[in-house]
Amino acid sequence: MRGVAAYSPMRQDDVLLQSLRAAVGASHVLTDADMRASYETDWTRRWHGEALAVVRPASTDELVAVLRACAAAGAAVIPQGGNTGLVGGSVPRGAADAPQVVVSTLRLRDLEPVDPLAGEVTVGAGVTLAALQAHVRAAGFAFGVDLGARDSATIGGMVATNAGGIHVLRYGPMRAQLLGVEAVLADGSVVRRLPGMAKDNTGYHLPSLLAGSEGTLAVITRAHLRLVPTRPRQAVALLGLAQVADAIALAGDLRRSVPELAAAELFFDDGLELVLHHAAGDRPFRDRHPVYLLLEADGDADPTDRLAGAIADAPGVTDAVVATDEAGRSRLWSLRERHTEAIGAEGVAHKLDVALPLARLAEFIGRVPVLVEETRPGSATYLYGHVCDGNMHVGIIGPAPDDESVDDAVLRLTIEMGGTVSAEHGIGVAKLAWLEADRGVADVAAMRAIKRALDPGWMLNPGVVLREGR
Ligand code: FAD
Ligand code: 2HG
Ligand code: ZN
Repeated sequence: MRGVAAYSPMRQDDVLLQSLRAAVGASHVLTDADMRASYETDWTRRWHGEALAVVRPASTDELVAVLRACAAAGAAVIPQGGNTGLVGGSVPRGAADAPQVVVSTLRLRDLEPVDPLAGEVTVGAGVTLAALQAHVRAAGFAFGVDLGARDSATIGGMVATNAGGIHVLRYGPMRAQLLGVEAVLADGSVVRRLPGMAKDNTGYHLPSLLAGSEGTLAVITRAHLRLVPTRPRQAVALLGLAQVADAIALAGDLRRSVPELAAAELFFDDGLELVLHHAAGDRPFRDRHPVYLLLEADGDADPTDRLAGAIADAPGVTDAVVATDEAGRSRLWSLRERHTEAIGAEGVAHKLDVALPLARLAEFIGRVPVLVEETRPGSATYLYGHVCDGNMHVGIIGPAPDDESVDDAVLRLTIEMGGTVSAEHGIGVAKLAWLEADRGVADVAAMRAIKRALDPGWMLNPGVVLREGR
């Protein structure tokens, strides 16, 4: 074989690493296993894969060079923001036949000045939600999407997952806030619609397409976002009820009777007990209740009286507490927001994120624990979610991480009942098998055509949203 260059993956990897170092500087190409570790396992600890390197570009130009180097080497690119995603899309795949490069956006953290006339702002993809909130608050605005992972989740990740959260009933999900984006495609070309305008009918709306694309069509570098007015006077109420149907009906009524309603969250006694056990919060009532409804109202004028009046005689409410000061409000909110953390403290959870037609939500909530018990006896099932969106989170502890029987049973039921298998977290790798059952053959064929057109080498986040294969 003298004179014939043998195929050497080591050598190719070295060439790729050299190009990556040239693109972003050696100190931002992490190859050491300890340095890579936190980028290789997802928040749930259910998904893990090994990366050749974690690369941290600081500008769009650096990212272009990174993607070109990966394309030349046939490497897969895994875009990653805060790594708080819950469907396994932000970390390398466990089995892969090409080198995988995690591209972290955390250094893309420009905060441009707020445009006070338009009420809009452009920020880098790696800016966290909390940093965006603080930035726009200083200019007298708020941002329409909020969620529990605000300290780590990035704007790029939130666009890529079309994140929902607690204020969707008033402002809609991430897509509804997105006026423009800058993003790098697989071939290194940069699509840029910045700032983007509230009215813009010039052809296909790429920001909308990239919202929810989960890193499979482009790496988002900047987003131009619509802002909302601050509503300084807030009230948060927690209600105890006996019946879930009453809680769902009440939340629907409050949307009409309390225009200041900003959030309506549902949880249950077992979930609250778990939060109290792991997070050591205060018990909100002397007595326990089967069902809890958390309500937030905000406005320029104090909404407490209107909220309290609307819940005073509501059918099925057996206990209520209203908090008007910041400490009280955040104590009540933490009882809901800390469900994710409390369930995670019990073990590696099977996490589902479904939405049901509101008319069937109570029936679904009744059937899921029974179904899980039939499928994997002895499992613990926790339900909680954003009630006005029909969005229930199902956290199941018990089955082994790779045992998908409970996931399949709950997702089958969701589709049978007219729901969707992902309300806000996305498909990721977790729900790959369920996309076609939910969306249908024609929709998935159209998605594959878009993927092929924008990423013919299937380089960006392969195995996420769509099964690989041209
Ligand atoms: P990552 O986890 O890093 O990535 C998520 C996906 O987006 C991956 O597929 C990744 O490849 C892709 N991606 C990331 N950045 C980019 C980019 N710049 N360009 C292209 N693709 C990119 N979600 C909700 O919707 N509502 C909630 O209420 C909510 N609450 C949560 C509470 C907790 C405690 C936790 C841990 C998570 C919660 N999430 C929620 C899920 C998660 O926070 C969101 O999905 C969030 O949008 C992910 O942002 P991230 O920056 O962490 O993205
Ligand atoms: C929430 O609403 C988040 O708290 C996380 O979407 C849900 O723990 C989960 O699965
Ligand atoms: Zn949620």
